[in-house]
Amino acid sequence: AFSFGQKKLGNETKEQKAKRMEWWTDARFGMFIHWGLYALPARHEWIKFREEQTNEQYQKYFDLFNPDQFNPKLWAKQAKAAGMKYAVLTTKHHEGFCLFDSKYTDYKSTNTQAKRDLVKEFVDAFRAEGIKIGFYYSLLDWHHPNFPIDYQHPQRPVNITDTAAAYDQLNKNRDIAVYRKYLYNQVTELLTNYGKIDLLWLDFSYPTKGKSPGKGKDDWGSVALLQQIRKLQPNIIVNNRLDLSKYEDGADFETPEQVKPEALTKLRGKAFETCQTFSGSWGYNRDEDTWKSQRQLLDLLISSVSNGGNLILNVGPTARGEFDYRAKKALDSLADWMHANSKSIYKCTYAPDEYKVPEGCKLTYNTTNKRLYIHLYNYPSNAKLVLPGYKGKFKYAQFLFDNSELKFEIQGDDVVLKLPAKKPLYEIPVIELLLN
Ligand code: FUL
Repeated sequence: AFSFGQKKLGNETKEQKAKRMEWWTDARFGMFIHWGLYALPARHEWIKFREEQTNEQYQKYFDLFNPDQFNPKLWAKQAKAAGMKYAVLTTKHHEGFCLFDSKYTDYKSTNTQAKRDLVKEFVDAFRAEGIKIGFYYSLLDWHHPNFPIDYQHPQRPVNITDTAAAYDQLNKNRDIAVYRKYLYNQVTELLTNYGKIDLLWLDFSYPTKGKSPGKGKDDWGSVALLQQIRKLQPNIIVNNRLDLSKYEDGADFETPEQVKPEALTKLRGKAFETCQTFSGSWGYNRDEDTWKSQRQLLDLLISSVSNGGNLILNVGPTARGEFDYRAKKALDSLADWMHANSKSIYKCTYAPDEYKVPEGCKLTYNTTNKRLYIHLYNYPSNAKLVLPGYKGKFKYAQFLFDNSELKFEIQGDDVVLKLPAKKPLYEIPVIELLLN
């Protein structure tokens, strides 16, 4: 009998998969980069849809695109300093503009004033810093003439009656088979022309989402697409947005988007990567005023790892090709913390149940060297941290940032750590326990 989620497309063993996923599981922290023509209007990457712009209206951004400050070596240095081990760039977002020299379209960066294959330069620069390379590729395409108009399309008429017939009429000259071929060709280019690609981030499945009849009748031929991807890059890691969850090997990791740290606990035991913005939009948004604090960003990172997952944090470079000053500041603050505390992040996961979570703390755990990391969210006012039931569980305690010893006392089954009266300067200091 067919059992849901058990069917397999390939024949990779569990061990082979763990090996293939090893760098990603160890890395824990990556950089997302959303960059495209939407950086010019600078008011959200869905701007074409939100403002219902036609291709003709949107053309001005293509004509003006001239990122004179684009220097991916600087991006890579900032990512590396922040402790990010992999980076995923939007090679094409929903707007359809390609940051690479595709032979299947003229709508690409090499035809703008930039005259450059931005993807190639990104790959070279990040690889040179030892950062793993990921490509985001949008399955949606609001520029392609054969991409069907659905309820989330900029050219969807405002007054359309949401019936299948109305959308059929609208799409009578659009042939999804032609678009499908285009997307296969482009994915093939991306996985052929830039050497070894470590990760592919497809976005997003179609037509399974949404309630409108305009959601379309056909799909991407997702199974064939995934098989093609694996053939071209046997070790690549692929996200779950092809919606092939009925196959055991239909995806390598889940992609909870912009979720609260508390929501991650239910993902324990699954491979996941939460994707988050510094503010609200993914593309550069000049006027946005919702930038997360260092503490909020750290909480996202620590909460991801303490549930056995990754965090990918997004930067939206400006139209001139730079990280804006707020992004730089945020990255610097992460660099500062990671420099001192990254041992509680890399190669770490959730702690075994036998270690209770001390009040005001979050735990991570390194299975290889058996160390437990206590993230001090709330510094105890009496400078004493009670570790409930920890008697006999560890032999030594120290701060991570300077490896200074922390003395302790046994009280019944508990252990009380003696902390300095004054909180160390780090927003969230980390204690390392050497377990027995
Ligand atoms: C979403 C997209 O629609 C957003 O623009 C962004 O790319 C995010 C990571 O995924 O589905």
